[in-house]
Amino acid sequence: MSEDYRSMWQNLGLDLVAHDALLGVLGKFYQDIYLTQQNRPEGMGYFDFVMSEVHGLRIKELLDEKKAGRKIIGSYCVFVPEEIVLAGNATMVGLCAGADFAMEEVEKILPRNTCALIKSTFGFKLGKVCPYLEASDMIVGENTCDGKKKAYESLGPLVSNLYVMDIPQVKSGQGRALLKAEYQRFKQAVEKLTGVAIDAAHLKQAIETVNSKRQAIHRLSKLRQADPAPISGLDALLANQVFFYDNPLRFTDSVNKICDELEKRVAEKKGVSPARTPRILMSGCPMAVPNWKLPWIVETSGAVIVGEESCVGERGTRNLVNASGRTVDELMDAIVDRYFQVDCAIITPNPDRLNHVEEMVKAYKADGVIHYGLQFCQPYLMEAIPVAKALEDKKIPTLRIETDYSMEDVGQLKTRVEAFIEMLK
Ligand code: BJ8
Repeated sequence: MSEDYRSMWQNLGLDLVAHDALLGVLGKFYQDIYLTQQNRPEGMGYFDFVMSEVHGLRIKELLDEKKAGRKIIGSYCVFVPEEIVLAGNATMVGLCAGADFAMEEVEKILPRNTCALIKSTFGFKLGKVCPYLEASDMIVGENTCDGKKKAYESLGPLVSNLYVMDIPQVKSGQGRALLKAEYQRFKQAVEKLTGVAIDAAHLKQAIETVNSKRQAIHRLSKLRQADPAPISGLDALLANQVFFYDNPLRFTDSVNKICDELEKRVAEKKGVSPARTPRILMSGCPMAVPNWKLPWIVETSGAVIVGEESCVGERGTRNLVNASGRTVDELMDAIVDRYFQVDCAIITPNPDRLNHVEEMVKAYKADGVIHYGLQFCQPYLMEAIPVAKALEDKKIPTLRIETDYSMEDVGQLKTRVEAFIEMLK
């Protein structure tokens, strides 16, 4: 890493020793998991570059944007609408983290039995290793699961710029009205932060930008319906993860380039693995960078992942915002309509999610579903039981996995995953 980056990280208040250690582990992990894969599309070179510069060039770009007067807004959830952020002349970045860090410090603030995703968020803050968090002018939390809701109360005193959004938990008329009111309040908060009054033209443009980004990912997903699968689940997951960090226009172009390449592969019936390799749909908690453990286990056990029913995946990216409205009010309503369909497990009851899992099994011709729940994540672990039962009733083999970010259970998970895949053959 260049000296420029070191002074940049220092100016952001990072702990350089701890940060070096994190980048060292991340680099090794990426090398072992990603760069050892066979038959990767050439277009993945772009994502390799993004990952090699994830705390370097991208942070520099964000800091340059800040110098030019733009604001950076960090988010932990797909309920936070990027359209409003972009329309207010700000850039949105994802802050969820997928690795354990500074756990001793974290457990002084949070109970031990908190999910790894929340603990990791705190570890990255307390360990001073996340340049995205430190570069953010506003950090948006949301009242979703109980763990996050209460954790933001403890995060507030650690940062100077936390904004908390309320999210409905029931899909009723009142639920929609709450989401609309909260998006209006968020719009005002963004306007106050940036000094920009959001108008219809900019909101429309922002909607189109985010729609294009989602459409590129939809195109990628559709190509994964082919047998043999033209891209590994690990590589597709990486594209879904980078969705939250990259410049939206460049991301859209890069994903579309990979799709051009994959279209040729599909036409030539070339895949990352032979035809009729067991096809897995992953479903459950989101997987933030560098949480690649389970997909890596699955894809080194003789199967290929063909879809993710996850917020870092199709739950987060499906459905577009209708951009035809002419007024700010009409466009805001269209944004509410789109996000109100997100079927996170915090919603009760939540039949849409089960329907979506079943739709995905059919569309991606999955042979089985692996339900991924983070330990101590009540919403997804609770939902996993009826979801698995409903799938089994329809003769769709399902494996429920409960894990965390540590590597201690790799051997045990591999044994279970291999037995499951064997059964699918
Ligand atoms: S819309 S899934 S991104 S809340 S794993 S912190 S649920 S205890 S992440 Fe999420 Fe928004 Fe929902 Fe999606 Fe809680 Fe579970 Fe932890 Fe979780």
